[in-house]
Parts: sequence; C-alpha cells; structure tokens
Amino acid sequence: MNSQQDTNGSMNHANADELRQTRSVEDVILIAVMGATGTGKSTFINLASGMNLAVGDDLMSCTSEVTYSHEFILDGRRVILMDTPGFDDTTVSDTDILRMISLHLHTTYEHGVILSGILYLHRISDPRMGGITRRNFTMFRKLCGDETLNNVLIITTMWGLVDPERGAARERQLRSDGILFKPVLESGAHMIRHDNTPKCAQDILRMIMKNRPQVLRIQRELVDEQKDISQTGAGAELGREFAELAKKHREELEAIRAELEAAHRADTQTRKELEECRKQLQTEMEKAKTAHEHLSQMYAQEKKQTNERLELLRQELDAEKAAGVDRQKELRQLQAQLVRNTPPPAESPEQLLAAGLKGIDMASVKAICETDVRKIDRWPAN
Ligand SMILES: Nc1nc2c(ncn2[C@@H]2O[C@H](COP(=O)(O)OP(=O)(O)OP(=O)(O)O)[C@@H](O)[C@H]2O)c(=O)[nH]1
Ligand SMILES: [Mg+2]
Repeated sequence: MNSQQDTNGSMNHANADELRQTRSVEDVILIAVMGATGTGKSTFINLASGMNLAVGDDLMSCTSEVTYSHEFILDGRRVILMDTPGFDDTTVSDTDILRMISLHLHTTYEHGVILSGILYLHRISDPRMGGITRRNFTMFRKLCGDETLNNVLIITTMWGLVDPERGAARERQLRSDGILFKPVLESGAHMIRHDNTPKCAQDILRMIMKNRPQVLRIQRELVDEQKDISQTGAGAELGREFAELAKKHREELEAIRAELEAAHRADTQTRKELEECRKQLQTEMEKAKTAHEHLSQMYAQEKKQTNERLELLRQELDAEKAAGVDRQKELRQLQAQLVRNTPPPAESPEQLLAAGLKGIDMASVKAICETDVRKIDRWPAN
C-alpha cells in the first residue's frame, strides 16, 4: 500500500487508520523500557533478549537514541523491546529526547503497532527522590496518559546495592509517596522488583504480555488528534518548564547585573568573572529558547524525513517482492520448456506390451494365447 504524506510530511489520518487495519502486526509484542539515565534499561533488555546493547559504566548517559532489541521468542510469542534515553540525559536536551521518543511512538502507531506495555525502571539504591527523578517521571506520565497506567510496570532495580531491609523500607515509601508512585499505583500500575537475572527479566515480560495493547496519550494526540507536538501533554510540560527556566535565568541575570554595578570599583578580576557568568547564562538562555521555539518545526521536518525513508524502504521491498514473482514466472517457463524438449522416457516392456495391445480386442488376445499354449503342450519334452 502506498502511504501518502500531506504537505507537512506526516501521514494523513485516513491513511494511518487504513494501515492499522491492514497490517497484521498484532502478534508482535512491543514493550517500551523507560526511566532515568543509569537505571538499568539497556541491561534489562540485554538480560531479557540475550542481546548485547551498550550499557553505561560511568556517570555519563549511555543510550542517547531510541533503539530496539532484535525480535526474540518468549513462550512462543514474538517480542521486541524499545530502549529509550532518559529525560535527564547528560548529552541530549529534553526537547531532543521528546522529539526522538515521540517520533518513534508516532511512526510505530501509524503502522499499526500498539505497545503492549511500558516498563518504568527506578533504582532502589537511590537514597532520595531528587528533582531529576521526579521530572523524569512527570514526563513519562505525560507521554503515557492516565488511561494506560494498567499497562505500566514500575521496576525497581539495583537491589544488590542496598541492604535488603533498607531497600524494603524505600520500596514502602515509594508506594506511599503521594508525589511519586502512589497515584499511579492506585490508577492501575504495578511495582515489582528486578533481581538482575534473565529469568526475572523474562517473568516481568510475561506479566506485561498478558495485557491488551493500548494507545499512549502522545500517540493519540499526534496521530488521531493530529496535534502539533508542542500542543501535546508532554510538549506543553516542556513549555511550562522552559517558562520557569527562562524566569530563573532572567532573575539570575538581573542579580549578576546588580553585582556588576556594585563591583564597578572592585578589582578587574571580580568584574571579569561576573562578566563571564553573564555571558554563560545568556548563551544557555538562547540555546534553550531556540530549542523550544524550533520544537514543532524540527519535529515536522524529522517526521517528513522518516516517512520518506520508510517509503523508500517500502518501495525497495515491493521491488524485491516483484523481482521474486518475476523469477518464479521465469522458473515456471523454463520448466515448461524443459518438459517440451525432453524425449519421452524409455518405456518398460509392460508399457510396450500395453501400447501394442491397444486396439486389439481381448477375445482375439485370449484366442492367440490359448493357441500358443496348446502349441507348447504339443512340444516334445526334453
Ligand atoms: N548492581 C546492579 N547494577 C546494575 C543493574 N542494572 C544495571 N546495572 C548497572 O548499571 C549501569 C547502568 O546500566 P544501563 O543498563 O546502561 O542503564 P540505562 O538505564 O540503560 O542507562 P542510559 O542508557 O544512560 O539511560 C551499568 O554499569 C550496569 O551494569 C542491577 O540491577 N544491579
Ligand atoms: Mg541504556
């Protein structure tokens, strides 16, 4: 089927519906693995699928792009896991991460793949729920929406790094903390422990495989409601954060200006340092502003490129399929030619006899045979 793109580059609505109805992808189980940087997402995927995705060994983020495990079979079902970067990535901005994750969720849903569930990983070894952890979880909730929470499993990792009692106490706290996991657990999500073994990872997948696949909020917003990314729940959350950040930046800049005035008579070194601070802040502000302002534009452009790449791939596959059909036709023609040119196989004595007897009535045959038998009878014995 040919996909059509509107001028924006995104597939139109009717087309997305058509694709969803015609693709038989229900048997592939797609599960997304999300969570903050270094919570063990790639390690989990490796354990469950037998893959060898890169895992981090320092404080820097390791997975900076959305990647997929290969397809593997679990209990006779085809499973694919989606690895995602955390919203606190040390090398990629939150806006970039939102664009990346949205692009994948948007495209997979357009092609009829609906997530069977989401795993949200959290380190039990983290002593406190820092601001970054909360922010990450807020973004996660905006992506999923409340309607799909019964397909969400919160997985606590790194149990080997904590004293079991302390870990259990933290777990209780996580369950009862109104700001964090309590509301989602009350709305249908579950929280379970991962002991960092392949068996545990696969048991976790088994739990989620039983679910009925559901469309995430961001997918509904982007595909069904045709919203601009900045108008989605997650996009709006980033916008709100950006407004807060801009306000903080302005206040800091103001404070530096005041200090600079006060330091008018101070030594040149102090003035130089303050000036440096001001410049740095200004650059940061500009960067955040540009990223925010270009979110929609860049997303539309990337979606268009993705669709074009997919279309190209589809054409290549169609061409390969057509070439396959042509080759089969050619093969059949060759076989027919071969049959025509081959002399008939040598006939067996029985076949020759049968051919010779054709057209002779059986009474004459019988008479001949009986005459011959009589002749034999009359032959002199040796
Ligand atoms: N002790 C222990 N270490 C773990 C566990 N899971 C992951 N690790 C280690 O934690 C580090 C980070 O793991 P990753 O799998 O790279 O984490 P990630 O969530 O994919 O990180 P990003 O790609 O940066 O977002 C690695 O050194 C892992 O070996 C676990 O359950 N227990
Ligand atoms: Mg990773």
